[in-house]
Amino acid sequence: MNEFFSNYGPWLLFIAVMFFMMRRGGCCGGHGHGHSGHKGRGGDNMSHCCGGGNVKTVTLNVEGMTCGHCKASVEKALSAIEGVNSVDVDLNGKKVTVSFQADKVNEADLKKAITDQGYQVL
Ligand SMILES: [Cu+2]
Repeated sequence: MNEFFSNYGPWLLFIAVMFFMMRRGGCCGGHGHGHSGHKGRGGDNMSHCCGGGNVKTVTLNVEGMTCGHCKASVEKALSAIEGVNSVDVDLNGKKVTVSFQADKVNEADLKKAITDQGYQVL
């Protein structure tokens, strides 16, 4: 074993140094690791997050919202519903835009939440 290292040790060291230098030099070019794995996992994630499918966006005309407090209470009431992804209240335009999962909520639920707060959906 000692004989092996005294004969080949310097060569092994030389090869190791060359290997490291090549790796450093080829860091961006020869980047072969795990990219297919990344792609596979990315695809899975995509199907998990976008493949749910039934995301719908509706814009409702809401009468009676006059201030930031109204805006906040409508936003809060809608956000509290399970299946609602996002709520955007346009106070000046008297519009409420809701993005929701159609297999969990429907438009009637959204309208009810707004009327329950004391506002009128036109
Ligand atoms: Cu108000």
